[in-house]
Amino acid sequence: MNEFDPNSAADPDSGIFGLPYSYGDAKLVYLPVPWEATTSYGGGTSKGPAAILEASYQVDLFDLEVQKPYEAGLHMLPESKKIRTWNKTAKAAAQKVIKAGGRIGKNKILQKALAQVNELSAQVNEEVRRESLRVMKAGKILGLVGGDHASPFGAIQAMAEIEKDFGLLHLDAHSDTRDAYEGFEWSHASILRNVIDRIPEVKKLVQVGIRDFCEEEWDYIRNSKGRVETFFDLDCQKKKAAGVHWQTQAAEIVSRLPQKVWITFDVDGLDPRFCPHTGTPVPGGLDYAEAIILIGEVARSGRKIVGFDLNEVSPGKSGDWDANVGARLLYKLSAWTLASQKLCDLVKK
Ligand SMILES: [Mn+2]
Repeated sequence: MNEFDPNSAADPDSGIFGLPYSYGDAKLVYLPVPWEATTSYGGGTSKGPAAILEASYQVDLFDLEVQKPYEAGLHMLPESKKIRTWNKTAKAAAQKVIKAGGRIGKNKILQKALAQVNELSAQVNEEVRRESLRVMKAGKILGLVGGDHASPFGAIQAMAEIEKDFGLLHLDAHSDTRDAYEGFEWSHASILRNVIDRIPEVKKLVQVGIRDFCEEEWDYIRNSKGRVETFFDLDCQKKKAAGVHWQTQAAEIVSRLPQKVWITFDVDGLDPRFCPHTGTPVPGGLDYAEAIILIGEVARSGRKIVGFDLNEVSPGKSGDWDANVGARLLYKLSAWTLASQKLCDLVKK
Protein backbone atom coordinates (compact mmCIF):
# COMPACT_ATOMS: atom_id res chain seq x y z
CA MET A 1 0.00 0.00 0.00
CA ASN A 2 2.85 2.40 0.79
CA GLU A 3 4.12 2.32 -2.76
CA PHE A 4 0.74 2.97 -4.34
CA ASP A 5 0.68 6.29 -6.21
CA PRO A 6 -2.78 7.31 -7.49
CA ASN A 7 -1.24 9.76 -9.95
CA SER A 8 1.00 7.35 -11.83
CA ALA A 9 0.24 4.73 -14.49
CA ALA A 10 -1.31 1.48 -13.25
CA ASP A 11 0.94 -1.40 -12.24
CA PRO A 12 0.01 -4.31 -14.56
CA ASP A 13 -0.07 -6.68 -11.57
CA SER A 14 -2.54 -4.53 -9.68
CA GLY A 15 -6.30 -4.99 -9.35
CA ILE A 16 -9.19 -3.23 -11.05
CA PHE A 17 -8.48 0.46 -11.85
CA GLY A 18 -4.83 -0.27 -11.01
CA LEU A 19 -5.65 -0.38 -7.30
CA PRO A 20 -3.86 -2.46 -4.67
CA TYR A 21 -6.89 -3.55 -2.59
CA SER A 22 -7.62 -7.16 -1.67
CA TYR A 23 -11.13 -8.42 -0.93
CA GLY A 24 -10.54 -7.88 2.78
CA ASP A 25 -9.42 -4.25 2.30
CA ALA A 26 -12.24 -3.26 -0.04
CA LYS A 27 -15.47 -1.52 0.89
CA LEU A 28 -16.90 -1.99 -2.60
CA VAL A 29 -16.63 -5.36 -4.32
CA TYR A 30 -17.41 -6.13 -7.96
CA LEU A 31 -18.93 -9.47 -8.85
CA PRO A 32 -18.28 -10.34 -12.51
CA VAL A 33 -20.99 -12.49 -14.10
CA PRO A 34 -19.99 -13.79 -17.57
CA TRP A 35 -23.53 -14.82 -18.49
CA GLU A 36 -25.48 -14.19 -21.72
CA ALA A 37 -27.49 -17.35 -22.32
CA THR A 38 -30.64 -15.76 -23.74
CA THR A 39 -29.01 -12.96 -25.73
CA SER A 40 -31.28 -12.66 -28.72
CA TYR A 41 -29.27 -10.45 -31.11
CA GLY A 42 -25.57 -9.47 -30.88
CA GLY A 43 -23.43 -11.55 -28.49
CA GLY A 44 -20.29 -10.91 -26.50
CA THR A 45 -21.55 -9.50 -23.20
CA SER A 46 -20.14 -12.51 -21.31
CA LYS A 47 -16.75 -11.02 -22.21
CA GLY A 48 -17.83 -7.68 -20.70
CA PRO A 49 -16.36 -8.09 -17.20
CA ALA A 50 -12.90 -9.12 -18.48
CA ALA A 51 -12.90 -6.29 -21.03
CA ILE A 52 -13.96 -3.73 -18.41
CA LEU A 53 -11.23 -4.95 -16.07
CA GLU A 54 -8.66 -4.57 -18.84
CA ALA A 55 -9.93 -1.07 -19.75
CA SER A 56 -10.13 0.00 -16.09
CA TYR A 57 -6.35 0.54 -15.90
CA GLN A 58 -6.78 3.60 -18.14
CA VAL A 59 -9.25 5.36 -15.85
CA ASP A 60 -7.84 8.27 -13.87
CA LEU A 61 -8.55 7.83 -10.19
CA PHE A 62 -9.18 11.40 -9.14
CA ASP A 63 -12.81 12.31 -9.71
CA LEU A 64 -14.02 15.86 -10.33
CA GLU A 65 -17.16 15.42 -8.24
CA VAL A 66 -16.34 12.82 -5.61
CA GLN A 67 -12.55 13.32 -5.46
CA LYS A 68 -11.01 10.11 -4.06
CA PRO A 69 -13.58 7.31 -4.23
CA TYR A 70 -10.80 4.72 -4.57
CA GLU A 71 -9.66 5.32 -1.00
CA ALA A 72 -12.64 3.29 0.25
CA GLY A 73 -11.09 0.27 -1.49
CA LEU A 74 -12.38 -1.26 -4.74
CA HIS A 75 -11.83 -4.90 -5.59
CA MET A 76 -13.06 -7.23 -8.33
CA LEU A 77 -13.69 -10.89 -7.53
CA PRO A 78 -12.42 -13.51 -10.00
CA GLU A 79 -14.90 -14.81 -12.58
CA SER A 80 -16.73 -17.98 -11.64
CA LYS A 81 -15.57 -20.89 -13.82
CA LYS A 82 -18.89 -22.58 -13.10
CA ILE A 83 -20.92 -19.72 -14.56
CA ARG A 84 -18.63 -19.62 -17.59
CA THR A 85 -19.27 -23.32 -18.25
CA TRP A 86 -23.02 -23.00 -17.66
CA ASN A 87 -23.06 -20.05 -20.06
CA LYS A 88 -21.56 -22.13 -22.87
CA THR A 89 -24.05 -24.97 -22.42
CA ALA A 90 -27.06 -22.71 -21.98
CA LYS A 91 -26.14 -20.49 -24.91
CA ALA A 92 -25.92 -23.45 -27.30
CA ALA A 93 -29.31 -24.75 -26.11
CA ALA A 94 -30.88 -21.27 -26.28
CA GLN A 95 -29.76 -20.74 -29.87
CA LYS A 96 -32.02 -23.63 -30.98
CA VAL A 97 -35.03 -21.99 -29.34
CA ILE A 98 -34.15 -18.50 -30.62
CA LYS A 99 -33.84 -19.84 -34.20
CA ALA A 100 -37.39 -21.17 -33.91
CA GLY A 101 -38.54 -17.74 -32.72
CA GLY A 102 -39.50 -19.22 -29.36
CA ARG A 103 -42.24 -21.29 -31.02
CA ILE A 104 -41.36 -24.72 -29.69
CA GLY A 105 -44.80 -26.36 -29.90
CA LYS A 106 -44.56 -30.12 -29.42
CA ASN A 107 -40.97 -30.37 -30.65
CA LYS A 108 -39.25 -32.55 -28.03
CA ILE A 109 -35.72 -31.33 -28.81
CA LEU A 110 -36.75 -27.70 -28.43
CA GLN A 111 -38.72 -28.44 -25.26
CA LYS A 112 -35.65 -30.06 -23.76
CA ALA A 113 -33.41 -27.16 -24.83
CA LEU A 114 -35.78 -24.62 -23.27
CA ALA A 115 -35.98 -26.58 -20.02
CA GLN A 116 -32.19 -26.75 -19.88
CA VAL A 117 -31.81 -22.98 -20.37
CA ASN A 118 -34.41 -22.26 -17.69
CA GLU A 119 -32.72 -24.65 -15.28
CA LEU A 120 -29.20 -23.27 -15.83
CA SER A 121 -30.54 -19.72 -15.53
CA ALA A 122 -32.04 -20.58 -12.14
CA GLN A 123 -28.67 -22.04 -11.13
CA VAL A 124 -26.89 -18.82 -12.09
CA ASN A 125 -29.43 -16.77 -10.15
CA GLU A 126 -28.82 -18.89 -7.08
CA GLU A 127 -25.04 -18.73 -7.43
CA VAL A 128 -25.16 -14.93 -7.86
CA ARG A 129 -27.57 -14.58 -4.93
CA ARG A 130 -25.33 -16.61 -2.62
CA GLU A 131 -22.13 -14.85 -3.64
CA SER A 132 -23.77 -11.39 -3.42
CA LEU A 133 -25.15 -12.14 0.01
CA ARG A 134 -21.70 -13.24 1.22
CA VAL A 135 -20.27 -9.86 0.14
CA MET A 136 -23.17 -7.87 1.61
CA LYS A 137 -23.09 -9.73 4.92
CA ALA A 138 -19.39 -8.88 5.20
CA GLY A 139 -20.50 -5.22 5.32
CA LYS A 140 -19.38 -4.47 1.78
CA ILE A 141 -21.20 -2.81 -1.10
CA LEU A 142 -21.86 -4.99 -4.13
CA GLY A 143 -21.45 -3.84 -7.73
CA LEU A 144 -22.34 -6.56 -10.22
CA VAL A 145 -20.75 -6.52 -13.67
CA GLY A 146 -22.58 -8.49 -16.37
CA GLY A 147 -23.06 -10.25 -18.62
CA ASP A 148 -26.41 -9.59 -20.17
CA HIS A 149 -29.25 -8.03 -18.22
CA ALA A 150 -30.38 -11.38 -16.83
CA SER A 151 -27.18 -11.46 -14.72
CA PRO A 152 -28.19 -9.29 -11.71
CA PHE A 153 -31.43 -11.00 -10.62
CA GLY A 154 -29.75 -12.96 -7.82
CA ALA A 155 -27.93 -9.86 -6.59
CA ILE A 156 -31.18 -7.89 -6.31
CA GLN A 157 -32.67 -10.87 -4.47
CA ALA A 158 -29.73 -10.80 -2.04
CA MET A 159 -30.22 -7.06 -1.53
CA ALA A 160 -33.84 -7.77 -0.62
CA GLU A 161 -32.65 -10.04 2.16
CA ILE A 162 -30.80 -7.06 3.67
CA GLU A 163 -33.04 -4.11 2.76
CA LYS A 164 -36.80 -4.50 3.06
CA ASP A 165 -37.79 -1.34 1.23
CA PHE A 166 -35.87 -0.04 -1.76
CA GLY A 167 -36.37 1.16 -5.30
CA LEU A 168 -34.67 0.55 -8.62
CA LEU A 169 -33.36 3.23 -10.91
CA HIS A 170 -33.25 1.49 -14.27
CA LEU A 171 -31.36 2.93 -17.25
CA ASP A 172 -32.05 1.01 -20.45
CA ALA A 173 -33.30 1.29 -24.02
CA HIS A 174 -35.73 -1.53 -23.22
CA SER A 175 -38.35 -1.87 -20.54
CA ASP A 176 -37.37 -5.53 -19.90
CA THR A 177 -40.84 -6.22 -18.50
CA ARG A 178 -41.81 -8.96 -20.97
CA ASP A 179 -43.27 -12.15 -19.63
CA ALA A 180 -40.79 -14.98 -20.43
CA TYR A 181 -39.48 -13.61 -23.74
CA GLU A 182 -39.10 -16.39 -26.35
CA GLY A 183 -40.22 -18.81 -23.64
CA PHE A 184 -37.16 -18.14 -21.48
CA GLU A 185 -38.29 -17.69 -17.90
CA TRP A 186 -35.09 -15.76 -17.09
CA SER A 187 -34.60 -13.83 -20.32
CA HIS A 188 -32.60 -10.59 -20.32
CA ALA A 189 -35.80 -9.04 -21.72
CA SER A 190 -37.79 -10.12 -18.63
CA ILE A 191 -35.42 -9.13 -15.85
CA LEU A 192 -37.47 -6.24 -14.46
CA ARG A 193 -40.71 -8.19 -14.81
CA ASN A 194 -39.14 -10.95 -12.72
CA VAL A 195 -37.88 -8.43 -10.16
CA ILE A 196 -41.28 -6.73 -9.79
CA ASP A 197 -43.29 -9.96 -9.72
CA ARG A 198 -40.97 -11.93 -7.44
CA ILE A 199 -39.19 -9.44 -5.16
CA PRO A 200 -41.79 -7.52 -3.10
CA GLU A 201 -39.07 -5.58 -1.25
CA VAL A 202 -38.55 -3.63 -4.48
CA LYS A 203 -41.29 -1.08 -3.92
CA LYS A 204 -40.67 1.02 -6.97
CA LEU A 205 -39.12 0.76 -10.42
CA VAL A 206 -38.19 3.98 -12.19
CA GLN A 207 -37.16 3.48 -15.81
CA VAL A 208 -35.21 5.97 -17.95
CA GLY A 209 -34.05 5.93 -21.58
CA ILE A 210 -36.80 3.50 -22.63
CA ARG A 211 -37.46 3.61 -26.39
CA ASP A 212 -38.04 0.00 -27.45
CA PHE A 213 -40.95 -1.89 -25.87
CA CYS A 214 -44.01 -3.89 -26.86
CA GLU A 215 -47.70 -3.37 -26.14
CA GLU A 216 -47.67 -6.06 -23.45
CA GLU A 217 -45.02 -4.01 -21.59
CA TRP A 218 -46.92 -0.76 -22.11
CA ASP A 219 -49.98 -2.38 -20.51
CA TYR A 220 -47.89 -3.90 -17.72
CA ILE A 221 -46.47 -0.50 -16.81
CA ARG A 222 -49.87 1.18 -16.89
CA ASN A 223 -51.46 -1.56 -14.77
CA SER A 224 -48.69 -1.51 -12.16
CA LYS A 225 -50.56 1.05 -10.01
CA GLY A 226 -47.55 3.34 -10.02
CA ARG A 227 -45.06 0.70 -8.88
CA VAL A 228 -43.41 0.97 -12.30
CA GLU A 229 -42.86 4.48 -13.57
CA THR A 230 -41.31 4.94 -16.99
CA PHE A 231 -39.66 8.06 -18.33
CA PHE A 232 -39.75 7.27 -22.04
CA ASP A 233 -36.78 8.57 -23.99
CA LEU A 234 -38.91 10.41 -26.54
CA ASP A 235 -40.81 12.25 -23.79
CA CYS A 236 -37.51 13.33 -22.19
CA GLN A 237 -36.14 14.45 -25.58
CA LYS A 238 -39.32 16.43 -26.29
CA LYS A 239 -39.07 18.15 -22.92
CA LYS A 240 -35.46 19.01 -23.66
CA ALA A 241 -36.49 20.41 -27.04
CA ALA A 242 -39.08 22.53 -25.22
CA GLY A 243 -36.38 23.94 -22.93
CA VAL A 244 -36.63 21.75 -19.82
CA HIS A 245 -32.99 21.20 -18.86
CA TRP A 246 -31.72 17.72 -18.13
CA GLN A 247 -30.80 18.72 -14.58
CA THR A 248 -34.45 19.61 -13.93
CA GLN A 249 -35.61 16.33 -15.47
CA ALA A 250 -33.04 14.33 -13.48
CA ALA A 251 -34.31 15.85 -10.23
CA GLU A 252 -37.88 14.94 -11.17
CA ILE A 253 -36.94 11.37 -12.09
CA VAL A 254 -35.03 10.90 -8.81
CA SER A 255 -37.91 12.39 -6.79
CA ARG A 256 -39.99 9.30 -7.68
CA LEU A 257 -37.53 6.97 -5.94
CA PRO A 258 -37.65 5.88 -2.31
CA GLN A 259 -34.82 6.62 0.13
CA LYS A 260 -32.79 3.54 -0.76
CA VAL A 261 -31.91 2.91 -4.38
CA TRP A 262 -30.34 0.09 -6.38
CA ILE A 263 -29.17 1.22 -9.81
CA THR A 264 -29.51 -1.27 -12.66
CA PHE A 265 -27.69 0.10 -15.68
CA ASP A 266 -28.05 -1.53 -19.08
CA VAL A 267 -25.44 0.28 -21.15
CA ASP A 268 -27.81 0.38 -24.15
CA GLY A 269 -29.74 3.08 -22.25
CA LEU A 270 -26.99 5.32 -23.60
CA ASP A 271 -26.82 6.57 -27.18
CA PRO A 272 -25.33 3.62 -29.15
CA ARG A 273 -22.29 5.69 -30.06
CA PHE A 274 -21.14 4.93 -26.50
CA CYS A 275 -21.81 1.19 -26.84
CA PRO A 276 -21.85 0.19 -30.52
CA HIS A 277 -21.32 -3.53 -29.78
CA THR A 278 -23.97 -3.95 -27.07
CA GLY A 279 -26.45 -6.82 -27.58
CA THR A 280 -29.45 -4.81 -28.75
CA PRO A 281 -28.54 -1.21 -29.69
CA VAL A 282 -31.37 1.27 -30.33
CA PRO A 283 -31.02 4.82 -31.72
CA GLY A 284 -31.64 7.68 -29.29
CA GLY A 285 -30.91 7.41 -25.59
CA LEU A 286 -28.93 9.26 -22.97
CA ASP A 287 -25.68 11.06 -23.44
CA TYR A 288 -22.85 9.86 -21.22
CA ALA A 289 -22.92 13.07 -19.18
CA GLU A 290 -26.70 12.87 -18.76
CA ALA A 291 -26.38 9.43 -17.22
CA ILE A 292 -23.68 10.69 -14.86
CA ILE A 293 -25.80 13.71 -13.87
CA LEU A 294 -28.76 11.41 -13.17
CA ILE A 295 -26.71 9.00 -11.03
CA GLY A 296 -25.12 11.93 -9.18
CA GLU A 297 -28.56 13.38 -8.56
CA VAL A 298 -29.57 10.26 -6.61
CA ALA A 299 -26.74 10.91 -4.15
CA ARG A 300 -27.13 14.70 -4.14
CA SER A 301 -30.82 14.30 -3.25
CA GLY A 302 -29.74 12.61 -0.02
CA ARG A 303 -30.77 9.14 -1.12
CA LYS A 304 -28.60 6.12 -0.46
CA ILE A 305 -27.37 4.01 -3.36
CA VAL A 306 -27.34 0.56 -1.76
CA GLY A 307 -25.77 -1.29 -4.69
CA PHE A 308 -25.78 -1.47 -8.46
CA ASP A 309 -25.25 -3.52 -11.57
CA LEU A 310 -23.78 -2.60 -14.93
CA ASN A 311 -24.55 -4.93 -17.80
CA GLU A 312 -24.72 -5.50 -21.56
CA VAL A 313 -21.23 -4.08 -22.19
CA SER A 314 -19.85 -6.05 -25.13
CA PRO A 315 -16.29 -5.45 -26.30
CA GLY A 316 -17.03 -6.52 -29.89
CA LYS A 317 -14.24 -7.43 -32.29
CA SER A 318 -12.94 -4.00 -33.24
CA GLY A 319 -11.14 -2.39 -30.36
CA ASP A 320 -11.94 -1.50 -26.80
CA TRP A 321 -14.25 1.53 -27.01
CA ASP A 322 -17.27 -0.15 -25.40
CA ALA A 323 -15.13 -1.44 -22.54
CA ASN A 324 -13.54 1.97 -22.10
CA VAL A 325 -16.99 3.55 -21.66
CA GLY A 326 -18.02 0.63 -19.42
CA ALA A 327 -15.01 1.04 -17.12
CA ARG A 328 -15.67 4.77 -16.75
CA LEU A 329 -19.34 4.18 -16.03
CA LEU A 330 -18.37 1.58 -13.45
CA TYR A 331 -16.05 4.05 -11.74
CA LYS A 332 -18.67 6.80 -11.66
CA LEU A 333 -21.33 4.39 -10.35
CA SER A 334 -18.88 3.37 -7.63
CA ALA A 335 -17.94 6.95 -6.80
CA TRP A 336 -21.52 8.11 -6.37
CA THR A 337 -22.49 4.98 -4.47
CA LEU A 338 -19.67 5.54 -1.98
CA ALA A 339 -20.49 9.25 -1.74
CA SER A 340 -24.15 8.47 -1.06
CA GLN A 341 -23.03 6.24 1.82
CA LYS A 342 -20.69 8.96 3.10
CA LEU A 343 -17.72 6.70 2.52
CA CYS A 344 -15.76 9.31 0.59
CA ASP A 345 -15.62 13.05 0.09
CA LEU A 346 -18.30 14.73 -1.89
CA VAL A 347 -17.64 18.16 -3.31
CA LYS A 348 -20.87 20.11 -2.91
CA LYS A 349 -21.59 22.45 -5.79
MN1 LIG B 1 -31.89 -4.42 -20.37
